[in-house]
Amino acid sequence: MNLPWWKTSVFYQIYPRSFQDSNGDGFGDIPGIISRLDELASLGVGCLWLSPLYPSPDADNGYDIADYCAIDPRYGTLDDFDELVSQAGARGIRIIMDLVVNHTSDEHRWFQASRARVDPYTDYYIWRPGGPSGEPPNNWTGFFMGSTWEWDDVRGEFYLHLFDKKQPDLNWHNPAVLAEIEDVLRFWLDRGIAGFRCDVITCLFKTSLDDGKGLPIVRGIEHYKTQPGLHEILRALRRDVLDPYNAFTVGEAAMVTVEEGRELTDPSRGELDLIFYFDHLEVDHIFSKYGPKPFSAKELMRRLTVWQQGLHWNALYLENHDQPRIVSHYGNDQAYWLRSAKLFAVMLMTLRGSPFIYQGQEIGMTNFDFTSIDELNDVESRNTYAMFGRIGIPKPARWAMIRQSSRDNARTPMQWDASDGAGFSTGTPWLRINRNYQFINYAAQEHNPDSVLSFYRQMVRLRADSPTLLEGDFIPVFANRALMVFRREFSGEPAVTVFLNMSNHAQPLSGPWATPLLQCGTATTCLAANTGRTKFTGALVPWEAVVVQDAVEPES
Ligand code: TEU
Repeated sequence: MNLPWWKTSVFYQIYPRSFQDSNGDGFGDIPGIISRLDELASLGVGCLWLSPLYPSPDADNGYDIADYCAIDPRYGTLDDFDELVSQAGARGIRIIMDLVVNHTSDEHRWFQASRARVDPYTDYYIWRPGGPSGEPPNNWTGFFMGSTWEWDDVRGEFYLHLFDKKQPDLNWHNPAVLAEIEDVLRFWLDRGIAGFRCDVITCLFKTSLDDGKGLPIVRGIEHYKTQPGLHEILRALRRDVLDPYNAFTVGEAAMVTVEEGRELTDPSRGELDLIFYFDHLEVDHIFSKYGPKPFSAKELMRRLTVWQQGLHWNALYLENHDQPRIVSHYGNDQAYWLRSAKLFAVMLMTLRGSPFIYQGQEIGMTNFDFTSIDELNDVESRNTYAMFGRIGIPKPARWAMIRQSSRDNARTPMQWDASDGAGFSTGTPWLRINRNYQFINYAAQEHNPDSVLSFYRQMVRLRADSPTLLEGDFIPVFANRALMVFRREFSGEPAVTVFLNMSNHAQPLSGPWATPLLQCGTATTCLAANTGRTKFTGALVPWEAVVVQDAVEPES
């Protein structure tokens, strides 16, 4: 087997402010991460993606960066960071950083200089005078609702911001911006990191600032999503910096088609290694995440198949700091919490690609239990709630929409144990801990062989030890509203079939798809099941997930 490290590794995303606090200020930090490296090693992960640790005024929780080459004092120091890289390395764990270069904070010194027209920064951002009666330069609307333009009195012009008004977009038409960012990459690569997760990378290059078409939800996107200018930038970064350091990249790619995804990740084009697409997490969306429709396993299978077969290698993920918890989203976090949380471990570790576990997913953390908008921190949730109010949506309906989709669902502190502060902090946490921490926590699961955590460990090992699961082709077998059945095949190795019942109802084992299951113990072997069963007759029980291996072909 000759795969690069990022194809064999399991990744783990840390949202640092919510992972582990070491000094009692209620805010996670780097020494806290270091203190949990043994737990991460015992899960079997090979690389950590750290959400932003840079100094930030926190308009968007660190995704508004005020200095690319420093550590925010709330997280620690550069020395702490170096210590983390070294201690992780000693356990065979690599680190990738979040690279947020579509925009900076408005408090970044480049922006402060740019608004005052101090060279060379004058054209580092996208400034325009606006219309004759003071209207914004175009009709674009942003990711966090409202116009993408903000008037700046200092400069006497509007600046573009696809996200919050405190996140002005960099001007990637300016070669000096590329040169600056290349230096940022070198700064971190020189400290021993393995690469980057590239935030909203597909939106970097704005080809034109013409009016956008369509409804006022990210209106204008056709002028900046996956443009030829973006491909050029990605190739320059790869050639100038990433290749010389042999560095890895995974790019966040919202709203891309599989054809666009192929262009971004085709190894011969030298752009990104992997992308995070969103299609598979939007099966139950009408139009946007605020308009839900019933989940269908058949539709999930259809979408996954497009990407599994469309890209040479996939970034696999079911959660991150922007998504609801998967056990609450597609799973059943009440009656079938344990089983459905484990089912997603099976899905994540048996699809073809590199799996990313988001902190807390490995213990089945659920969506938050907040009761009012006042308890929420997320800028997107707050803006959207206010905007829905302005267009007349009544409070209870607005709250219901925010509750199931808010990014804060995934941002509550990590639940380490049942003590006050959940082992996350001895102080007051920056965001309230989910009350279910007394029941759902790491310590309760650590030595329990039936826990979600133990099952994740088992599935991580299973993937690592199976050439078929690592490299095999993905072949869809069967799907209906409740069931997904797929197969992995790799030449010279026994094939593996995966059965997922994503419903609250038993699913009869009828039809040709069920044969490998019915033959468990005779012609086939059960490698893993979230119910602990090894023989199957009659039906799959609700939320049952089973991995079955064909008998090895006898040598002739
Ligand atoms: O997210 C970009 C992005 O596509 C999100 O706006 C996504 O549409 C939304 O979060 C879904 O609810 C990245 C980061 O992951 C996010 O945390 C940042 O807020 C955003 O970029 C701006 O940097």
